Amino acid sequence: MSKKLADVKEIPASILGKKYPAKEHNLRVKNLLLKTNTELSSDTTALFITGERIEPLKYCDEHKKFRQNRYFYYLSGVNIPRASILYDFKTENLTLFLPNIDWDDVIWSGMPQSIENAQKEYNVDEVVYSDKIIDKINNLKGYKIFTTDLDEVIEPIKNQLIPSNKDFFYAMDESRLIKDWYEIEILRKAAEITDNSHLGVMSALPIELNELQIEAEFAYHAKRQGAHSMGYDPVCCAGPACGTLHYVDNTKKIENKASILIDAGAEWRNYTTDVTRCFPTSGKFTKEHREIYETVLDMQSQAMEKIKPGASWEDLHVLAHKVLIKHFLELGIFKKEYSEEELYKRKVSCGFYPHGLGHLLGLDVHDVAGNANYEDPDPIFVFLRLRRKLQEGMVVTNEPGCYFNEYLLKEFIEKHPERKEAIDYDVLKKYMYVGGVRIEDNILVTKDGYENLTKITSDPDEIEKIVSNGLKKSRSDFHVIV
Ligand SMILES: [Mn+2]
Repeated sequence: MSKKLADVKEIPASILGKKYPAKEHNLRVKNLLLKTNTELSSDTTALFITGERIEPLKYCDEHKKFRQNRYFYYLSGVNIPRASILYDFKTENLTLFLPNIDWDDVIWSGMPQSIENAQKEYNVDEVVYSDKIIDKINNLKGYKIFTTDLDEVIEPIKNQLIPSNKDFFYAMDESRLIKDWYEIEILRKAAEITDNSHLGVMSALPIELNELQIEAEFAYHAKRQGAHSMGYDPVCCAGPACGTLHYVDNTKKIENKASILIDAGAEWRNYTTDVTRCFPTSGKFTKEHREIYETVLDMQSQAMEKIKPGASWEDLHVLAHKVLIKHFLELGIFKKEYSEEELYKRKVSCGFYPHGLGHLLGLDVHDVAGNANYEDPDPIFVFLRLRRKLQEGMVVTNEPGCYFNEYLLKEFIEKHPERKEAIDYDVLKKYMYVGGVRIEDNILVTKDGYENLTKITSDPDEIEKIVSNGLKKSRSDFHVIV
């Protein structure tokens, strides 16, 4: 009992008392926009964005779960629905507009945050109520005022704003691409929550009889540590279902299945992690599960070694394919008469590893500015969500995978005779029950290399120990009412 109990209010010491750097973010967007569109003048340009509203659900008194507009959050650090910001490029003044007080709402929800408290909490120059928006916008005579979209914008100013501008989005996305120290600290905290939650799942098999209980275990530990939500719907699967990339069913029994795959990431202060771990239900990997696990781990480690500024993510993705090919030749799934080069040329590995090596991570799980090309005719690259060189301050996922899925085999192998003939089906069928393995870590690109923010182990021996120690416990060692 050496560890202290999780504190949902705990804030990392590194950011304690420091404000989310909204003004720096606005300044970065300003500089990038003026550089991209040289016809704009800093004297007559501004940005104005209104945050997301709370959306009601049809036919009842409930509402959809609130999710702040990520561009709004990036430029404000404010999680209040329908708040707005105005940033004047000339004065570099950032104004936050709090929603006008709705007295009916106060009956149910209490008083909203005051102007004084908002001034203390946020990195803005001025805080006023939203009834000042019209005057403030009208004061900017002759200005070009950019916004993301007009969905939440009040009617009287709609025609004074420029929505959906390509250069404006480019400037915001390029700015979000490189994380500053504050964002990195938030991501570190989210990563720590996620590590503990994965450890919770991995060590609680006596009470995890169904995929949904895997999901519940993760969410329980994440919330206890202060994560209000997940960055995406978790993928929790057992056995052959592990071969479905974005499996969302999460309700099958675990009994009689050898493998578990959980892809889940906690979100903290709107920044998300994205982590996948696989483990054996018995506490000991089966021969085939271990072989595939080690294949994927080798794909991930070899790509990891090459992560540094300047490295092309496409090259690393290709390297992962080549490592898979090498292992499949050794396992006999690919016939030995074909060379590694020949197998790569025929794109046989796509049938087992159809997705990309990884993607950018931040306010969104598939973060902006990755330059994906979903029209790419090359099946190796079509689902690669990051198509650019690495830079210091990017945060990416390194997540190779290997799947045994009837549909993938049909689409990527059986329709292509030149791929099909290279596969030894007698060997392949021995691996089908494994379903799939993916190992996913969250990586910060540093000045000379990388830092792995994900600390939960991916070492197969350590995983066996964690799972086995969990299995030794009785159900009454866990907090379960039913
Ligand atoms: Mn991912």
